[in-house]
Amino acid sequence: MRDAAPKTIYLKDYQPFGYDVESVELVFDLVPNATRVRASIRFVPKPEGDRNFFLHGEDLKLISASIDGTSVSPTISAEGLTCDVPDKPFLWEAEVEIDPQGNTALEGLYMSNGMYCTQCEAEGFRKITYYPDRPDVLSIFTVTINGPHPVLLSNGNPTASAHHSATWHDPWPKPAYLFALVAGDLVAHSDSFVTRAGRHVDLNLWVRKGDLHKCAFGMQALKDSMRWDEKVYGREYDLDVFNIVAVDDFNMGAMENKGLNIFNSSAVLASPETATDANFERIEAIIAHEYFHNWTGNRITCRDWFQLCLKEGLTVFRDSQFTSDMRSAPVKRIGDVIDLRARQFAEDQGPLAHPVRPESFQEINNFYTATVYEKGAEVIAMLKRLVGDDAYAQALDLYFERHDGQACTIEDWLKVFEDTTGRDLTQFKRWYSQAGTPRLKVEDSFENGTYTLTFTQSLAPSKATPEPAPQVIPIAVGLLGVDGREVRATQVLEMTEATQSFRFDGLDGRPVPSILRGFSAPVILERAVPEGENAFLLAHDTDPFNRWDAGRTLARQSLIAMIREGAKSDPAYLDGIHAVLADDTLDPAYRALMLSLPSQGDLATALYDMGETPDPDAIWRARQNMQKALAAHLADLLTHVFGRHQVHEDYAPDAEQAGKRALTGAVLALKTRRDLGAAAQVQFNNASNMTQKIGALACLVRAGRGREALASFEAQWRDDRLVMDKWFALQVIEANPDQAAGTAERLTRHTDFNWKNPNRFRAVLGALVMNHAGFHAADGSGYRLLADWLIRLDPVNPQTTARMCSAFQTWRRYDTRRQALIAEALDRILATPDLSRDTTEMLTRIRNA
Ligand code: B3K
Ligand code: ZN
Repeated sequence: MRDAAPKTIYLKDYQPFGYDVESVELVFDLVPNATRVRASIRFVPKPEGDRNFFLHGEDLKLISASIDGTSVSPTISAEGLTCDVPDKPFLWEAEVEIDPQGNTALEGLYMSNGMYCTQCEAEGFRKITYYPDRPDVLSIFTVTINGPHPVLLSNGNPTASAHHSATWHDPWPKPAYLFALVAGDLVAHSDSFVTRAGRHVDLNLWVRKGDLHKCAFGMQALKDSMRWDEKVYGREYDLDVFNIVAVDDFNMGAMENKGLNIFNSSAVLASPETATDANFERIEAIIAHEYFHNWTGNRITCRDWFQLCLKEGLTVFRDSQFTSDMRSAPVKRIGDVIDLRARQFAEDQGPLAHPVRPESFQEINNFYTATVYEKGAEVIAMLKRLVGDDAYAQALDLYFERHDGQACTIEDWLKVFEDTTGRDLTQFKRWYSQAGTPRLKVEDSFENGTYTLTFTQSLAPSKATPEPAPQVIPIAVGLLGVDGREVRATQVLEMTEATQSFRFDGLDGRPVPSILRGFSAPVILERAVPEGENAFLLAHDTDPFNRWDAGRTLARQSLIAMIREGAKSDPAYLDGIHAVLADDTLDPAYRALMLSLPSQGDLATALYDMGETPDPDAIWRARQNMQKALAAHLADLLTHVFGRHQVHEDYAPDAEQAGKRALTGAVLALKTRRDLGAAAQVQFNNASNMTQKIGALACLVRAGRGREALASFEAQWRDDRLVMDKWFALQVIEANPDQAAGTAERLTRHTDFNWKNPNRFRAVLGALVMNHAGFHAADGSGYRLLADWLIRLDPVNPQTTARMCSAFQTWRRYDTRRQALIAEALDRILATPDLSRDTTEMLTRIRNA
């Protein structure tokens, strides 16, 4: 049966389960369309617990059920079963049959290219057997897998293996969402790790035979993550083996199942020839993220799904610390803020806005959002900034000590900070409960050597937060003298009131403020900046984030003037960027970021934020013109910078080399505007790594000279799915707006367009959404194409469909004609019979904006 009528679940209704689950034994007999699962589960009634015995279960065929050996006949519904049970400890045994082969939703136990794998978070375990499938029910699992596959894996440590059979035991109590099973014809790239306490851990990265050459980097990233977590958080690994499996069909990046992480192959497999520097960096971060979950998520898990940010916000924060340590901290910070502003601020601005800890949902899978993850991480960064590094470390130690083995809440999390610091975090907690991006207005004055900054915070009332109250905002501020030298080092101001002033005494002259350094809080800064001040900060700010942000503000303001009134590009911006590009003391990666322009989506957000209706075509044209202006203005530097920063050593995916390639790549894009692709063609022909190959290909396609290169690339990489995903995506992203939907449509007819594979679906349809002006083509072709495909995908894979619906979340920004076209697309999808709960919830929220 498909989904029942949508039901809303509320945080305030939380009730604990009435039984403890002492142990779980599972036996799987793997058969593609008729797998049998036998479960033996020991339930112990809690002394005061609710006696209503309900087990989740979906799409299961119950073969038999018994309690303490006596067969029973439970009452079964589409969501699970109820049964009369004794008022004492008992053994529940059930056998069910499931159909992994027919499971295209990629949730529960499913098949991907002949291998079995699982995805249980958030609520997939109920598609494997009847169980209290909720994160606050923890138990010890023993799993036996019977199947004809050479490799049979589950969580924990291997305890027995025989011909076509393997048993695994996980000694750590865990919720069902962390259960995993893999069976297939796989080979391992193996290594080992010795923990600080001397535990020897076998490490394996399991892949298909042909992918063995793409494993070394992921393995190194795993070992780096293990060492880092010991060093920085004092967290050690706790099993004898850590397995990672790469899977081609996967709805997201990866999953932190205990001792058996399952990864989308795009998030773990890499070689210099097939993966870009950006891919390598992402892989390193995702491996770290999933590994770090072993403590923040697995050893300490969530009481209910409303607490998702407890594990996700913290783990994103931890992985960003890791990347900052492994690579360049300022570059990582700037990248994170670009991403936050693009995705999370947009979410806050539209109908999907919700607090970091939501209070209700219909389908929890729809809440794995930028707000929960990225804003959730920002909230932790703020907390650390407020209490200081030492107190943060103490609070974390207490968190691990106090809550190991528990399923916790945000209240538990904040309490450890209150207990270690003596602070009252009542007001701080509003970051978890209030939706929306606070605005921070700044005014300043200078008198008799005293400089005063006055801040006013505001948060627009919304459906989710009708009566917002002031939040605690850490504002990192430094002051610069007119000569560009710092006259006051960075200081964190703690704002708690709606309006608040801070004074800086004993200054010789009026300083230039550098406010919100390092983006110390996820807010929108509003300040009437005096003429020339951003150019000054772009030239002099000692805070690398704010220096970059000053450049970005200049770029945005100039682009907005170009969009509004066809103005010329701002010479102050062009000169500032010229100076930055010429400055060889600056990190190439940082200079590459300086050369990047705000995206089309960012500009649409900015315009909408100022009460205007963004015109996607005008935005696209303005960016084109700005790139031409930059290319002309920087012309004297381009060839020199391009030559000087070429990497001559063997390829390494480290930050230093990647930074050089990022810079030469950005310069190549500008050069292409002048030489019509001559340099790009040379780079394309000679490149021996994917970063330069695909970078050059993008330039050629943009210049309208990509036909041959695309064909040769396809011929070379036809058999590599991950590389072909790039080939598909690039053509759609780089298409001229009037050809984007047409290009995407043509590619959906390509023989290799396997639309049931989420990576490939996203490579074409997701790429269309990334082509802002193309997706928003005035004739509605982009909207129609996406709607057609979402309608087709929904019955097959609701999760990926629902996720892609967020493409429409900004629809109220645009003109009435476009809004009408989008409404038509939304209504057409909503009218589809049997639309999934996932997609229905997303589209209803969006449509009712
Ligand atoms: N915890 C998983 C995400 C699960 C998503 C379920 N729809 C990956 C991660 O955040 O590490
Ligand atoms: Zn996570």
